[in-house]
Amino acid sequence: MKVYFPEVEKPIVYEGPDSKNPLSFKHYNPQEKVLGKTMEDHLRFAVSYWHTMRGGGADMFGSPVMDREWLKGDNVIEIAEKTLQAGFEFFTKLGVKFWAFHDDDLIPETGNLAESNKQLDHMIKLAKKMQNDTGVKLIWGTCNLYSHPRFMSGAATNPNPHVFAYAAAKVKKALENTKYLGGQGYVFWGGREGYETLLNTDMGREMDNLGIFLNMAVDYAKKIKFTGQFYIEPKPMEPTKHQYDFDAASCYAFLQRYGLDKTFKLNLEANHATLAGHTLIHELEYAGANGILGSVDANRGDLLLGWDTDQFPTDIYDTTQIMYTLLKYGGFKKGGFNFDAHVRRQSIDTVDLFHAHVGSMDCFARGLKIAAQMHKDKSFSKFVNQRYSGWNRGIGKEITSGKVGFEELEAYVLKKGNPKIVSGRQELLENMLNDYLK
Ligand code: XLS
Ligand code: CA
Ligand code: CA
Repeated sequence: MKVYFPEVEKPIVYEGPDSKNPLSFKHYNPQEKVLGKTMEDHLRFAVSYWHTMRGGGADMFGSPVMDREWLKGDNVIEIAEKTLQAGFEFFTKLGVKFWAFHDDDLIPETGNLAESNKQLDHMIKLAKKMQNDTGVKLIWGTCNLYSHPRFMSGAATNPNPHVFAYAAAKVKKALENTKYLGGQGYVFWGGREGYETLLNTDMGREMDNLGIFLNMAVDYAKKIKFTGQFYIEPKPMEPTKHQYDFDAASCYAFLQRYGLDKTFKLNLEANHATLAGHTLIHELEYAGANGILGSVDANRGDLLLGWDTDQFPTDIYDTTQIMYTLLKYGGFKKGGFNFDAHVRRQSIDTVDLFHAHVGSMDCFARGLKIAAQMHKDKSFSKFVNQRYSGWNRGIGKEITSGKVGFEELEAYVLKKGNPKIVSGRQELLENMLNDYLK
């Protein structure tokens, strides 16, 4: 069988922090237990097929620069088969247990639904076989509802119901395929579910139609007994100027409005969070506090660039806080860390794909170990509990238990006088966090 990654002969293993081998894990030790659970089960890493296997480094100003053996040739089916084979070689050599793909990443759609589905059937059967042979599983399935010209003005939010129907047919097939592959979830990312100008847009109708669409997906999943977790993936913009799934909070409002908040959770992406003017940690906290924390697309943007650069995460300060929040909310159930990230345009060799993933996996493993220690020490939670302790007694307790209203509170202040102001100790806490990163 053809080998696409000869530079990595054997699966990458843990060699410890002192190893000088760049193709080894220094912190990610899959079977090591942290807070009673293996690192592998905490982190549930997945490779994004679209970036890693289909990406060639093209950008707005230039064509692909990466010479990928598996993408060469004239026959679309042969290319798709080679890519899948290379993909599973990569997953197993890297040692990840999950992957994620869009229908059109497996094999580009032909423009004809029946034909595309036939090609897809062939690829899905092959994928199933490779999953069985390697033990690699599908973290979630999804559908490309944004590349083809028919989706120019949206899929479920398109002004034309015929396009809505086309999108429904694609998602129907993708749900069947995700179920067949044992996928643990299904993601909706609304790349073109938004608008460019309100002068041509009926926003209320578009949101209603998106609500109808997602409810249809839930109904169909029940019908075919697909039990994976549904996710919405927030993103404020790009490609559309304004997307309806802007951030965690707007998604939650949308889900509640259309009766979907019990069936959906969020797939939160770091770079999308920063595009929305948040951090991933903020989005995780918001989702966690509202019971809709599902999965994470692990990547990062660039502070100085205003677009979705999808770089690999390398910042331990970030991964520590991400892990701290994730642990606080009980960790992943069916979700995981999907590396929705690509190597940058100048990293053209296949070995760069390994360096990128290995570095980020280590970065999260390190974050996990540090965050676990922070939870064990309770130094931050003790501070937070103390800061809010007024709510456990006296007037605080009376407010939260509904015993008092505005009149009683006015009387309380008239009697007690002015509240004492207390330091938030922000710098001290940041110093404490830095002490953990030593
Ligand atoms: C694009 C999105 C996309 C989704 C899946 O910005 O991140 O890749 O994760 O469609
Ligand atoms: Ca994503
Ligand atoms: Ca992205």
